[in-house]
Amino acid sequence: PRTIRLAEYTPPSHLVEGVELQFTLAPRTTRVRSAIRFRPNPARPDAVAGTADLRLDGEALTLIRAAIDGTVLAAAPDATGLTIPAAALPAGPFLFEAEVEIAPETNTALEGLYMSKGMYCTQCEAEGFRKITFYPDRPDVMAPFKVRIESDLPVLLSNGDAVGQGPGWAEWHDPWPKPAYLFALVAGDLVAHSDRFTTRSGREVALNIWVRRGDEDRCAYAMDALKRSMKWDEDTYGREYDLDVFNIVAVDDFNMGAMENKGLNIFNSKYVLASPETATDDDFARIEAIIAHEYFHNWTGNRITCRDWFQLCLKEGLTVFRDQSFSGDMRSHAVKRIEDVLTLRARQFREDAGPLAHPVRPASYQEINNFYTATVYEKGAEVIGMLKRLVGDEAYRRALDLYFERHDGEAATIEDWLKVFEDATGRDLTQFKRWYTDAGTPHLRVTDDYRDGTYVLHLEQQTLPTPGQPEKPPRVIPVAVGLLNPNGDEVLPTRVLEMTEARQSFSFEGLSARPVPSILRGFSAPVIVERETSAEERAFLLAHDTDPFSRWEAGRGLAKEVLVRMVTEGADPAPGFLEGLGAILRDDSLDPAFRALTLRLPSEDDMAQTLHAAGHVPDPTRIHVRREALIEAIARHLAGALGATYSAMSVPGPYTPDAGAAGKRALRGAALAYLTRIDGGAAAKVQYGVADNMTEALQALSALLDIGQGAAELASFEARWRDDALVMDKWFTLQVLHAAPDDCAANARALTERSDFDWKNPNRFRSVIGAIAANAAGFHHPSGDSYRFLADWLIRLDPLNPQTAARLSAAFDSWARYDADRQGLIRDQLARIAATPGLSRDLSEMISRMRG
Ligand code: HT7
Ligand code: ZN
Repeated sequence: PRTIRLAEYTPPSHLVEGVELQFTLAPRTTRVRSAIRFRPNPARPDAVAGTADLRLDGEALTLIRAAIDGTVLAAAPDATGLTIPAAALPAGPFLFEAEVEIAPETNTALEGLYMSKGMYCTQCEAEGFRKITFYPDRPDVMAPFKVRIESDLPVLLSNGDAVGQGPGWAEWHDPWPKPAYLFALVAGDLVAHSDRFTTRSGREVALNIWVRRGDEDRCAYAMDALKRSMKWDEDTYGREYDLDVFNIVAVDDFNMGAMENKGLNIFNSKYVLASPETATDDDFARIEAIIAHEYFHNWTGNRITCRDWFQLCLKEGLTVFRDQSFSGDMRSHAVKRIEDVLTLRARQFREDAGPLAHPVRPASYQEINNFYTATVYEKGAEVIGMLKRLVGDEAYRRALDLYFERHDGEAATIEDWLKVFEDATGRDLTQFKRWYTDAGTPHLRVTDDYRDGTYVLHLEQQTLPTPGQPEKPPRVIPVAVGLLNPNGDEVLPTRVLEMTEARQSFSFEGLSARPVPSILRGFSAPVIVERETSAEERAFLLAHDTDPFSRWEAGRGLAKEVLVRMVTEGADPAPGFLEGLGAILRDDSLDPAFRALTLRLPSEDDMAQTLHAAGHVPDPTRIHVRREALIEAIARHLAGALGATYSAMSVPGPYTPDAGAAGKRALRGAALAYLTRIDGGAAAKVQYGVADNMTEALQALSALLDIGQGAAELASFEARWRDDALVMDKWFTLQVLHAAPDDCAANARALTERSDFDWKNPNRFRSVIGAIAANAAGFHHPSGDSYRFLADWLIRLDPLNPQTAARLSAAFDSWARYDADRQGLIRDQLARIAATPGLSRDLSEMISRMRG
C-alpha cells in the first residue's frame, strides 16, 4: 500500500463552487446523480494555465454517465477514481455531471452509504464520500450542497435546512461550505423526539432526535445534554448554532461513537438511548460527553475544518478538550480530571510506549482510519490544555476568538492554530510545536534539596525513542507545583513552572522548614513523573494536599507501590496503605465520587505497564492473583467501614442520572465489590434483586461474577433483556470481562456460538471480542488461547469491516512487555494475520506496525 506523507501535500487543482446531488434509493441499485461546479484553483498555476488534470476519487461505483458542460466524457474510472485530462477541461469554471449506481445493502464496511435494519445512512469521514460518487474527497475542498432524496421511506434527511418535501421526496440545502466528509443522508421509518432551542441572537432552532419506533422514550437525556451543550458553547466560547434545524439520528450498526455531519449528527444508538432501567451512570455521562463533542464540532471541525488528514488533531484534540471542560462544568472538575487521566494513561500512554506510537500530528500514514487514536484525540486535548495553562485563561479566550474570526470557512493547519496563539500573546511557540510533531511520553525525573530556608526542585526530562524518531529534543513542559508545610498547611499555592531545558532547577526561598512538594498538580502535562517518594510522604499528600488530582495521585502511587511489592517480592499488603484507604472511605467531607475513584485499584494492565517501565517482566497471571489478594485484604481490613458506607450511600427515591446521585452509587458500588469478597455474595444478591436501575444491577452482577457466582442472575438478566440489543451487549461483555483467567477464552468462544451473536454488528462484535482484550489475565493466558481467538475473529471480520477489525487488532500492541513465551505466541498470531490473503489496507498497516 502507498504511504501518504504530510511533506507531499499539494493544494487541490480545482475548487468546488457548489454541489447538487440527487439520490434515488434502492437497496442494491441506488442511483446518485451529481452536478458539481468546478473552477481552477488560483493557488495552482498549472490549473490556471489549463495544464492540470482533474482527479476525482471514486471507489466501488458503477459509472453510468459523466459529462462536462453537457459533453459526455469518454474517460473510464480506475479502481480508485476518475482522471479527466487537462485537455478535456474548459479554461474557466465548468460543470461536471455524473450518474453512478451503488449497492448500500451489500456495504458491510459501514463506510459510504449503507443500510442498518432497513434504514439508509452514511458515514463519510474520513474517506467514505468516494464510495457515494466521484468527487475530490479531501477536506480542503469545501462547498455548499443541495440534496434531493427520492424514496418511499417516510423520513428523508440530509445536511442543512429542509427546503421542500412531498410524497416520496425531500430536498435539503446546506449553505455552509463543507468538505465531503461532513455530508450525510438518512432515510428510514423513524420517529422524532423533538424540542427547540433559541440561540442568544434569537434564532429558533428545531431539535430532533430520530430513532426507531419504540425508542422515543429513551431520548430525553440526550436532548437535555444537547440543549446544555448549545448554551455552554455560547457562554464559554461565544459560539452560536447556525442553521434552523439540528438533527441527530441513532443507528444500530456504526463503526465508532458518533459523527458530526453538518446539521445531521449520526450516532451509534449506544450513545443516544438511555433510560434508568437500561443505561448505567457511566452510560449517561458518556452520552452527555459525546452529544457535546459532536455538537461542539459545529465550530471546531465544521466551520473550521482540517486542510488534510494529518491535521486531524486540529479538530479532534480541540473538540475533546472542549467536551472535557463541558463535562467538568456539568459535573465535577476534580473527578472528571482524574477520570480523563485514567483513560489517558490506560490508552494513550500505552500507545506511546509501544510499536503504534505516533505524534499527535502524524507525518505519514497508509490508512487514515488507523489514526483516530488516543494520541490524536486524548493527547491532542492535553496539548490544548497545556497551551491554555501556559498562556492563561484570558489569552486563551482571545486566541480562540481570533482563530474563529481568522479561519471561519477555511481548512486550517496546526501552523495556523499556533500562529493565532503567537499573534494573540506574542509568545514564540516553536518549541511548543514539538508536542505535535514528536511521539512518546516524556519522563520527568524530580529530585530536590533544602538548605537555609531555600527549597530547590531539580527537573530532568527524557523521552525514549519511538518508531522512526530516535532523537527527542526537550519540550516545554508546564509543571504545576505547590508546597506544603510538614503540619499540612499549604505554604506555596499552585505555581506553574515552565520547563524548557533537558535539565532545570527551580528555587523557592523564605521557607521555615523543608516542605513536602506536590508535583504536577491537576496533571498539568502528559508526562510520567519519576521521584523517589516514601510511603509516608504519599500518605501525607493523600491526607493533606489541596489539589484533588494530586491527592488522588498520592493514593494511586501508594496502591501501585503496594501492588508492585506484592507481585515482585511476595510482600503482604502494607497496613499503612489499608489505613489510608480507610481514612478516605470514612471522610464524609470528600465527594463520594472522589472516594470511589480512590478506592479503585490500578487495573491489571496498568500494573503490567508499571512493572514493565520499572524493568520487570510482568506476569499477567501473577498480577491478577496478587491484585485479587489485595482486594480481599482491603475487604477484611475495612469490613466495618465498607458496610457503613454501603448503607450510608444508598440513594433514596427514583433514579436520577445527575453527578451527585451517580457519585453516591459509585461509592456504594465500590463498597459492594469489596464486601462481596467476604460475605459470599449476600449483599450483591439482595442488591440485584431490588435494583430498579441498570447501574445497581450491573454493580451487583459484576461483583458476583468476580467471585465465581451470578449464574442465576445472569439467567434472569437474559430473560428480561433478550430483545434489547444494547442491554444484551452488556450481558455479553460481563461474562468475558469478569471471567476467571482460565475460563475467559472458553466463555468468549461459547458466546460467539450463540445465534444472537450478530458479529457483523460492531457493538456486538466489540462486546465479546473487545472484552477479551480488556480481561488482562484472560487475554494473556499462558495457553495462548485468547490470542488465537482474537486473531481468528480479526481474520474473519476484516473482509467485511476492515475499520473495526483494525481497531481491535491494537490489543496486540503490548506484546514486547511480556516473557519470551507470550511474545512468541503473539508474534505467531501477528504473522498468521499478516499471511492472510487479501488483507485490508487497514489491518495490514496495523499488523505491520506492530510487527516492527
Ligand atoms: N469525527 C468522527 C470520527 C470518525 C468516525 C465516526 C464514526 C464512524 C467512523 C468514523 N471515522 C472517523 C467522530 C468524532 O470524533 O467526533
Ligand atoms: Zn470528534
